[in-house]
Amino acid sequence: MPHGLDELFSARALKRDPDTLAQWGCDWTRSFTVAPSAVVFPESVEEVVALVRLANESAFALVPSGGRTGLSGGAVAGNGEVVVSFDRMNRILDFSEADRLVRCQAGLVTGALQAFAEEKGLYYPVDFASSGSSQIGGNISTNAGGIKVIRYGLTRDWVAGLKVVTGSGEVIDCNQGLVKNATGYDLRHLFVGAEGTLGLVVEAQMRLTRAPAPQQVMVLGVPAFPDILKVLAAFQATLTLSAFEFFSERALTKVLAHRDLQRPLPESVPFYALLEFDEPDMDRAMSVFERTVEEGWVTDGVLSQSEKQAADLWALREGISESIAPYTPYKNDLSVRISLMGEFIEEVDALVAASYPDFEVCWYGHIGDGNLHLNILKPADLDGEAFYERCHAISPKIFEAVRSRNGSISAEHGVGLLKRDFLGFTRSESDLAIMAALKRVFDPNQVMNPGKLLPG
Ligand code: S2G
Ligand code: ZN
Repeated sequence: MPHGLDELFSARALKRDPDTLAQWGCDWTRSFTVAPSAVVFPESVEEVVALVRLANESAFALVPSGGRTGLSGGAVAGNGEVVVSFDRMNRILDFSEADRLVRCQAGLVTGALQAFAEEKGLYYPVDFASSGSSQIGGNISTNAGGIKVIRYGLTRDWVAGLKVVTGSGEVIDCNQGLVKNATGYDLRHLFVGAEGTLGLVVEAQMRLTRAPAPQQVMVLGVPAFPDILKVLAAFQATLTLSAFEFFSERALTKVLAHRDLQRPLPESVPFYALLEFDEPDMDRAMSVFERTVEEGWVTDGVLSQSEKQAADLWALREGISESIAPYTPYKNDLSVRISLMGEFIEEVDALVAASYPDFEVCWYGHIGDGNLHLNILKPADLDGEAFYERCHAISPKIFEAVRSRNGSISAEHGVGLLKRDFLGFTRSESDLAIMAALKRVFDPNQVMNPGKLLPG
């Protein structure tokens, strides 16, 4: 049992009751043991520093906890670790209109940053279904992507500065919000995507941008998956897309069964593409749409006529994750270069069908940035453990298809516990050795989220 916590934290900021341990000791995964020894709720950088120094002195481990929306077990505490929740470090500290910068604490909810930007007539463009509960610190630690990457990039692209408490209790300020800073290694980028294994992000300076024009949403019916890439190329050649997503008919049926939404098209088709673009580009979008129909790539389409209809069309895509959650899906979050996606999905589809003939498979994701979400749904009559083992056993074949195309076994959800043992399918031996060396530099006593991301 970690000692010294009671001297550092008041009773309201230090919890050991079973309910708190269960609630804060996990993320959205459900296949890992949840067994922290305590949860602490620091309210200042100084408290975080004191905690990290105590962890080094008393040799106990820390697991960072943000919105707990992670999908790879990165925030799961399964071995008596102390969970560090940033729920009470959730404020906006500073805003500069001239710099278009917000300085905030790590626990700021993503949706609150989006709302603040809107109040200032600006825009924070990284968005995904969990933005109502995910926290900026967690988004940074997993380099969260979401649905607007095709136009605005990933979280990494919006981090102008970071304040981090390293695994040895040092406070470092990275980049200080500068646009240009050519003074050696940009340490900021080491902490983005590090999943709390090098230190704890306590504050961030996040960039904002100009708000886009009103957006228009289109959903297209695409019978043959490889044609989706031709549709993407046709639209991208003509206008700036804010999003280009896809989902399968099976994914759609799960959403329609779970949510009170309408089918987007009169007839069902194997795949759907969801596009978003600036309303002033509508005429050009319509001419591209007509071409895609003439080419036979698209059978039908719908264009949003109101903000409500645009939101309903988006709900068909963003509601997938929540709609399939009751099937405790085995999730794959894969990426390859866009040019390779057609052959890749065909190879993986065939592999999945051969490996899991009795399992339902849902495909969806961000075609516009090469990211596919392959979710295998657990049959109701199959034990969770047996299901997980069968899926885990086949993963190497799927990851081999990724490796052979220099793809990634984790496009945006991070590695955590779920993908840790497969990291070699994407990272080379020397990569892994360098990452382990960096871990020793920043976290010499291995107190920072041990067992996550890096293979043992
Ligand atoms: C998505 C959300 C998480 C999931 O919908 O794009 O990243 O369930 C996912 O895969
Ligand atoms: Zn995604």
